[in-house]
Amino acid sequence: MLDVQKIRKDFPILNREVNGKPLVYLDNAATSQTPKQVIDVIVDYYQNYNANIHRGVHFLSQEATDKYEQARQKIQKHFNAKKSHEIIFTSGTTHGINLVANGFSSILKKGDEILVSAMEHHSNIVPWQMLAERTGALLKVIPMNEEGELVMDAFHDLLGAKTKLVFCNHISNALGTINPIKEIIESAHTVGAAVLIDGAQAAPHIQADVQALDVDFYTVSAHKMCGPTGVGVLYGKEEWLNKLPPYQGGGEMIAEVTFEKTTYAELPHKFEAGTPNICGGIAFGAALDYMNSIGFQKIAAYEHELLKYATEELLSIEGLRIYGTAQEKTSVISFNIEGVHPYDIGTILDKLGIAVRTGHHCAQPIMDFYKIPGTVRASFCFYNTKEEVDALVEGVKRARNMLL
Ligand code: C6P
Repeated sequence: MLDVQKIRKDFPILNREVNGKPLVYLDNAATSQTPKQVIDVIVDYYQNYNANIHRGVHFLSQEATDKYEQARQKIQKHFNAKKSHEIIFTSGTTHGINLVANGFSSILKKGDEILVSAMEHHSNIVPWQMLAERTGALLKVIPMNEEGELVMDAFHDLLGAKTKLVFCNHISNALGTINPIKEIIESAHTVGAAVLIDGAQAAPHIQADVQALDVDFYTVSAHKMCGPTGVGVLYGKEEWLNKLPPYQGGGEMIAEVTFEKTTYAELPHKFEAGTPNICGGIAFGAALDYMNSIGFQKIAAYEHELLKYATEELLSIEGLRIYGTAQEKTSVISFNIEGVHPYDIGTILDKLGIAVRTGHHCAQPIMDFYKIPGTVRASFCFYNTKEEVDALVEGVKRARNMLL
């Protein structure tokens, strides 16, 4: 079992008071908190070896370059990518998806089909719509059912010779559903389609093995896994990354530039134009070290316990409905109380020091599916406790009594 009290000491922010109450932070799907081990790495970078990388002959530049490339290797190892140059540093999941969507502009043709799941975050919908507009490709939607699970029969029916790309999240940010991505990837490959899995919500809970999954692209954001904001990675199979054109032009991504012609650098630099988030990349490596020191299996088991407990307790409240009741679920609970707007519940919870997210969670098609304006979303991390779940449940009861 996890020693949660010991773990909580690593997160200074958890000692804060908000509105005169101890902070209960249950907005981890939006962004997770940062342990002091990672904060120390950030401070160390700016205090001791801040320099631009891959450029200077001087000592600091070399030191920063080594640490940055070591972080890339840590990330490669964590996701079991075959080669470190298959790990492209990005500013986060949104950047990674746009990079791939832009690349496929020159590959897709009119009439090609793109499949996207019904439970995507806007960042895994809009770039593909833009791609479809540019290329004349057709965007088709893999439907979901009331429980918030993908209808896999419909997915198999949609797959065909015209399908060139399939996009799906590993875990839904609004519902917590863990999608059957192995089956999706295997089936898509039988028709020759490439698959991008948005791992933004999965990476904090599940250690994905990109080789075992045989996935073509996998994207994550560091800030959801105890790292800083503004950094993430795109994993891409080497053959795909070689096929795709660069996303942005600039320094670092070139081999040779003349006014007549530019040739591009090898992977991963071809996709890393400009000065990257050097400190962020190094801190991402430190965040992975931190999470691995706890252990992903232990994290998953503990969070599952929290999910089970919170689900049972919340369902004891009259009129409360949970959206997303899939068999395979992670520690996200989206809910509403009949007759009450989610924003009002969120506001009262905030007064009690409890941080949740309210609204459409950047997944408006899911809200349209359930015909609701939004939900209250509580999302748990391994540093949350059963006492915090109790505080949430008491807070929701209080909000219900005040608002009805
Ligand atoms: N979801 C949430 O509160 P960025 O912003 O690029 O780091 O991640 C975008 C993103 C992509 N896919 C999924 C499944 C996500 O959950 C997110 C971010 C946050 O649910 C902020 S909107």
